[in-house]
Amino acid sequence: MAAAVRVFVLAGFVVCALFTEASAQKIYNESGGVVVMEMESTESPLGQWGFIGHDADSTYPTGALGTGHLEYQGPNSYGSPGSRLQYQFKINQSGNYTLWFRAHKRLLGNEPDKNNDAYVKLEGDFTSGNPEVPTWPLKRDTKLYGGKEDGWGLASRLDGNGVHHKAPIYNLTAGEIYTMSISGRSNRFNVDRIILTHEDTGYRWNRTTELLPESSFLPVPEPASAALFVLGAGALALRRRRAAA
Ligand SMILES: [Ca+2]
Repeated sequence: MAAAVRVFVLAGFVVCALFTEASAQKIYNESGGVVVMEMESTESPLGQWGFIGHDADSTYPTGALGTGHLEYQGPNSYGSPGSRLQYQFKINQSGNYTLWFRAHKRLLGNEPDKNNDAYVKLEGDFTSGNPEVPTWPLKRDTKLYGGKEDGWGLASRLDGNGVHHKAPIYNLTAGEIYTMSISGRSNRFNVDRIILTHEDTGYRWNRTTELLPESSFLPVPEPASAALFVLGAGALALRRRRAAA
């Protein structure tokens, strides 16, 4: 095989590997000022989070959307984050977005302030959109708590890092991709969906908001066609060079 051909074949494999890597990360695409991510759609290893399907026993709430939901089943981890799950999304409309979890605290007889929180952290180019919350607690693992004992409810209040009972609001930028981490804190905290709504949408926490359709994913290039494109371009360049010789 001519050296030039070997280079082109190698380039094809490299491009193929790169696109395969890119396609391994599902990225939700904001539309209409809304990002709706099913908790169970993470591509992270679940670790001590358990997947709960629609056929779960009666100690779990019914009515989860998507294929089910996740429950943190590790021990309480109040000092440091338990198993970390990640979610990526792209923003197309700049502005302030409020974060909501559709959540449930599975108390099984515990006090009502138990089983009701996880750590949340956002990575990417943003500042806090809440004047009462500095940016830094939003960039670190900070407790977010709430949820209902009876069925699904809202979790959308921060705690610790000096932001007790404040709302997580992020000033996000169009064209940027963000990574949200949700990590275990309280045992038996259940999350069905993660929702971000732009302030201009006027959404408040109600039945309409919690049942918004799941966001679509950004399209990813087909690895095979990307590699074929490089090989085809290489072959064409070789033929031209030989014709010119
Ligand atoms: Ca779900």
